[in-house]
Amino acid sequence: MSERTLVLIKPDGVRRALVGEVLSRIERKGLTLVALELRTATTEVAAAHYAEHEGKPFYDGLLEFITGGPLVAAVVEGPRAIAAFRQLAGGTDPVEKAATGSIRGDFGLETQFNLVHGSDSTASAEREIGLWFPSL
Ligand code: RTP
Ligand code: MG
Repeated sequence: MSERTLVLIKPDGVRRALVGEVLSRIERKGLTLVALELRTATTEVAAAHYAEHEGKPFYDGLLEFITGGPLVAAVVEGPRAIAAFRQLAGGTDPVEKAATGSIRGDFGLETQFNLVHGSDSTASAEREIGLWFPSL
């Protein structure tokens, strides 16, 4: 059974020229790209995307960061795609949580600038794909 997940290569990942690296890892894992676009997120989309974090101390900085430059939004498909991409990404804190060999573990230093996003559940994936790719 195939499922879909929403992946973002955040503005730090684009700025650091890690787009090819991240897409390569997705492809080498065996996952399939079904949508892919470079764009700058509006505050509206970013706020909706991170609505669960509204009110938290890092929320304002997070929105500023996510809207602060071009990012890559993608829909990725495959068996257990949601968990598979979270595994590729590694834990939220690139030093304390992400394993070496994961995207965040290999390339990240700070929790806010952790390079990628992947939906964390089927409900999140549906909601986020609808938000970033309403035509899908
Ligand atoms: P994401 O939603 O971006 O895939 O990351 P996640 O599930 O691993 O982590 P989440 O708890 O949803 O946090 C969302 C994003 O907010 C930033 N953050 N900064 N400074 C901080 O303490 C802090 N905590 C979270 C990160 O960019 C994180 O990915
Ligand atoms: Mg999250």
